[in-house]
Amino acid sequence: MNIAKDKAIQISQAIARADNILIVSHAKPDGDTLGAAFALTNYLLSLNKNTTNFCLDTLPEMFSFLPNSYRLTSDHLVFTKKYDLVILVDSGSLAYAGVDKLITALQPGFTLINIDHHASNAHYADINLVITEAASCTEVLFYLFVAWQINWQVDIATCLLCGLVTDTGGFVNPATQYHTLEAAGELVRHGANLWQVLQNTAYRQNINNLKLWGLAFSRLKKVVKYDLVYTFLTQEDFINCEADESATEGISNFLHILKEAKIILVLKETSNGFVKGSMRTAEDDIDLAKFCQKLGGGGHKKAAGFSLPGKLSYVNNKLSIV
Ligand SMILES: [Mn+2]
Repeated sequence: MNIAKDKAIQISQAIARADNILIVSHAKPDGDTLGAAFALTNYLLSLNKNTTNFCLDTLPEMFSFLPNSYRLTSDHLVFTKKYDLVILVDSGSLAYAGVDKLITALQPGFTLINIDHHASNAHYADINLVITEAASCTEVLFYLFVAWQINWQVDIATCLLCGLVTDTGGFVNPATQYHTLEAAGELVRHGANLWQVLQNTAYRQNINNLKLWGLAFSRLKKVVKYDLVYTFLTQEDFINCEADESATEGISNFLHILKEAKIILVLKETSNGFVKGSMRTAEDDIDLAKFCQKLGGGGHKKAAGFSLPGKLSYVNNKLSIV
């Protein structure tokens, strides 16, 4: 896949003009928004740029293997400094990133760049590089780096591969296209270690997490009317299994192995009083992003999510799916 030449030039010129650059990863960061942020950071550091990495939430320990990830801060004071350039990665909107209010408080005069792959992306920046066919934001960045003909470093390749691995569930979800695998192949050629990335991300479950997964699996239920299979986890489940909320990551991707329905829905209660829904499909004619947008969420056609206030029993009534 290629990036429009003028866009690649526009972004490289914005970087060339900038001394101080703020890179924002979305709230509740995953391997893609962090992989993209640190691939970019490692590249910008090689150009001797001053970079600041912000995320509303702190770095999950599992991603500390990403080179330079120790630089991530959730200190709001970074928004009191002046930047020439602000780059958001893997964020469909400023609100999704969790920085809509913080950004408006920044001193004006900066260029805003949005690099993403979400179908629901609102094209909210001065320069928007959004490729919805890409399996991850890091796949988009890979094409950008290829267009720029950068000097590849192992650190950059590792960060990009992390986003590809985590957003595709280890190259198994339907977003995984030939170009995704080609990009991954190139990254391995540039020195990224696939096994190291897998061991730090998808292949690092502990017993408590798998007990929680077991609970979710034991509750699988089919709703014939919608050709949907769903399951749920309550706050009590997390406490009983001594697992934290991030332990559910991967359940909905894993359920692609299920052959009895076209749509998967995993519901979980969060500690701050919301119910998060995670939806998956392998069908080309179903648009889950559109469905989830109606509920205030978003995502991709085949993988999307939403968040609604309330307990499970209340939200179930409202959804009237399950
Ligand atoms: Mn992503």
